[in-house]
Amino acid sequence: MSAPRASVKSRPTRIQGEAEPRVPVLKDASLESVADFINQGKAKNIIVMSGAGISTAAGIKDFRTPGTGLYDDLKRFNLPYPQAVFDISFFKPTLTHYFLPLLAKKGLLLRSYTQNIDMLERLTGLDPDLLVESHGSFATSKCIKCDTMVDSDIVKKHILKSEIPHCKKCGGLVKPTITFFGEELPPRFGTLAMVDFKKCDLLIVLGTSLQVEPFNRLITRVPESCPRLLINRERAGEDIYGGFDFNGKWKYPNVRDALFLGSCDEGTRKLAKLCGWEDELQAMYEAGNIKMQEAEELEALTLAKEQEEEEKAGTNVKGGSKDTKDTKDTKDTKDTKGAKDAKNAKSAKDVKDTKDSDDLDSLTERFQATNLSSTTEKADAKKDSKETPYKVASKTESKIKNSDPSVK
Ligand code: CNA
Repeated sequence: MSAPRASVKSRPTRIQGEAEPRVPVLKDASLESVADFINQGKAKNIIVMSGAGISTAAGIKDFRTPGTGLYDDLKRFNLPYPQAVFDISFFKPTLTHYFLPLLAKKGLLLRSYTQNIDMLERLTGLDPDLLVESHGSFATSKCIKCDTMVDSDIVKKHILKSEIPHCKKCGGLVKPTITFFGEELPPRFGTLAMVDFKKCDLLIVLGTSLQVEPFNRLITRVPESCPRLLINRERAGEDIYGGFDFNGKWKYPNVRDALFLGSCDEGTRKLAKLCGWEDELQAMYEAGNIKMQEAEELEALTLAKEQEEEEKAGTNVKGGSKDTKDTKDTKDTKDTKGAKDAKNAKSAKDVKDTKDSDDLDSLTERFQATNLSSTTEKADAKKDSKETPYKVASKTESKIKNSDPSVK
């Protein structure tokens, strides 16, 4: 995905001198200017890039918000039970998530690139072709040994029973297709980003600190005349070379970056209002919620029915063992051997399970050491550089690049 970098000397200076008049692609850095741009019919290929901040209103913690982010306090992960992280029906898309199908309905959405693995975009009914889950998702699972895809429902059932899912083909561990730090991103990301970002005529970035590479660098891949809007609780993406410039600091040839500081729901609602779409957005959000409620009730009923059937089947098995007991005396020797075999099998299984849980432990450890700890940058520094490894951008590196405007 990343193009080979030209040497510093051979690279032209993109930033123009004071005397050059800057082209006002946007009137100013406000949401109103972006709405004007849309209302004038200038945005026909909108790309939305998003992060954990669009899902915090759904109750899913982000990584870096002080006081509430996962990095600050893992213990306060506010789930009713740990496995709820796999229970997509527990979380519902936010108003911001419905902004995506709204843009699609208007024929304006080129693609939505999310870093999130929570699948909430899918739950809005957004056409999956319009979605790139850049860091993978829980929607699919595969064997870490032989790459065989495994039905995620089967994996979910195992996890809810605190069992380790194994591949039927090779016995390897099965994990959801989420991308760990240091792993390559799904091929779909590179393939589509290469084409999409050149076509983009409005970039909307929502709820992300833009600290994870290579995702964060996508903001620099749109044409220089393409306006870029950030809706986030804090400023972000200003450290990246070619990144946001809300105040004219870098004197880019075009005035094209806008900023809304606040919640994603506030920002998208306001933008929708300025475009005359607020009622439509609200209606989509409410209809979506009702649909999800119904789906939840159906799932609860199905689960209850399944449980009832399992319990019934359990009672029948008990009856069966009573019958077996009647013929016990004639089978004592055989039973003793059977019990021994079973015991041996169990110890073999225990050894296998221990090995697997070791594997799982090391996987979990790796995830926590890299994905959920503040030492990520150190861990990433060690990773060898495949083409698009997933890593946290080094702030120092960005700053060095930024201090020299001729370096891209
Ligand atoms: P981050 O680094 O935690 O940044 C989140 C950003 O969103 C911060 O700048 C916050 O200020 C901002 N923010 C939080 N809540 C809101 C809100 N309601 N409105 C506006 N802004 C808000 O997370 P990133 O997404 O930038 O980092 C990418 C990581 C996070 C990816 O690898 C994800 O897989 C990972 N992640 C995903 C989820 C999820 O799937 N929902 C949850 C937690 C982490």
